[in-house]
Amino acid sequence: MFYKQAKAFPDGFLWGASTSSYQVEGAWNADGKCPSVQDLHEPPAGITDFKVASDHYHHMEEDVELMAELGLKAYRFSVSWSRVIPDGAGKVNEAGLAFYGRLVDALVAHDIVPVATMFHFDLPLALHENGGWAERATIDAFERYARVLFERLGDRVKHWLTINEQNVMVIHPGAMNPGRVPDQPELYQQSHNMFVASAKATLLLHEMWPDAKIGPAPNITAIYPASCDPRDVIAADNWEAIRCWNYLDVACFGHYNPLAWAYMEEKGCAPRIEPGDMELLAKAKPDYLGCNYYATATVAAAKNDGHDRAPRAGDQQVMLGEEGVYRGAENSSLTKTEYGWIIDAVGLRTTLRRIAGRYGLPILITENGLGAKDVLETDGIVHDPYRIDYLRRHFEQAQLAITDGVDLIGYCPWSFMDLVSTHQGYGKRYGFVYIDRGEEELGSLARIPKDSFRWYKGVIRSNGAEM
Ligand code: BGP
Repeated sequence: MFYKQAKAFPDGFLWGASTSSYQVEGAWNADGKCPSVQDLHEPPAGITDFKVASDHYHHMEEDVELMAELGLKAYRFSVSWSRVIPDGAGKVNEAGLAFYGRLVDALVAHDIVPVATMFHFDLPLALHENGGWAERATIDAFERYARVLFERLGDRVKHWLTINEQNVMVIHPGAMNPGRVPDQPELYQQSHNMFVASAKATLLLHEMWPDAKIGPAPNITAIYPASCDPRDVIAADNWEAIRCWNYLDVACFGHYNPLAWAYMEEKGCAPRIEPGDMELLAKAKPDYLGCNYYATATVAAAKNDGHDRAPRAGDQQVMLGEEGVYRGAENSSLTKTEYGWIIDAVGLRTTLRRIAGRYGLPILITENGLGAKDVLETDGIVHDPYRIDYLRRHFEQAQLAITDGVDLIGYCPWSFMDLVSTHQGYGKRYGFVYIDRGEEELGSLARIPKDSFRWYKGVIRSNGAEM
């Protein structure tokens, strides 16, 4: 549909930026922090681990100054559970908690809304060694961790996100399960327990801070059928339900998505549900939805001939197919990043419309961005026109989604500053701020705003009128 004029971004729109603790903070064992599963990560030769990352832990004040200079209205960060409660379930580490207290104070002092993710891929190692999310004890530990966060930060943090990309942790579990990748029944049990843990945190926040908001932050994307062959349409519907809607249906409606449940039964991985779980899930209602969006996917019907899964390597945005479920397909209308992720700005609009249509809740884009091999030029500047172009196109589509009636409350590109990618090291950069370090050599760790920083500053200043 053509509009005579797109609606303006609403007043108070949360122009933001995102990071996550283990990818940005470094200081992996400072001030009483114990390891998380990410600290066991053994990268391939030539790729950095997460031990120093962008050393945000020791540059926090300087980094928040830069956020203020950029004009950010919101900053989405995650709290490292093993910094706050080093073994996940025991004593609170005051020094670790104090870091987040100082961060939140600095943000509030600059009128930047803190958006805190409680868990972003970095389970405390001690919990992992005791069975991790497959164990009900981890639900109790999470509820207690939630109580500590709400008690100590809840007066200033009014936007919470429970779990980052629960769906990615089920479908691409390698990076979160060092030593052993669990089988599907265990992964779906982990997922069920995460649903229950999120529901408990949601109810707790509503009880303790009725003025605060909380929601999940899955990785959601529209899935296209490879053709108008009805069998491709069924495959796309199935995969969208299994990969995406299941995670929002449980969070918002309190029940499993029927297509996803049929899949779990067929695969023998339907989780064990304890008495009282479904009542709890039905009671805990999110106030808004986070959405991490990078790329759409296109799928064809499975043939169930032993070749539905492509033999090449993939990751969280590359759909490789699953035997008897769907086949990954190419989309000739779209291009890809140098890391093989599809670029689909219009797909963002489609995704937002679908979420809004299903759940009718406000949406915050909690991640979206372009990973690239940025270079610090001899003039001391990072020229990243490709990132500006990528974000501009996505912002335009977000504006059209708003015009379509989507209640979009903010947009937090990934990432505020360069940080360590989940599995592709420091070479794959996303930030508005370049960090002077290499893959293995640490460099000066100086913070250098990129061209995209200056561009985004203008976007924020004009509330999206100047892109
Ligand atoms: C999301 C994760 C982030 C982030 C981003 C980019 O799936 O929530 O933690 O890293 O993807 O992915 P990558 O780092 O693999 O390039």
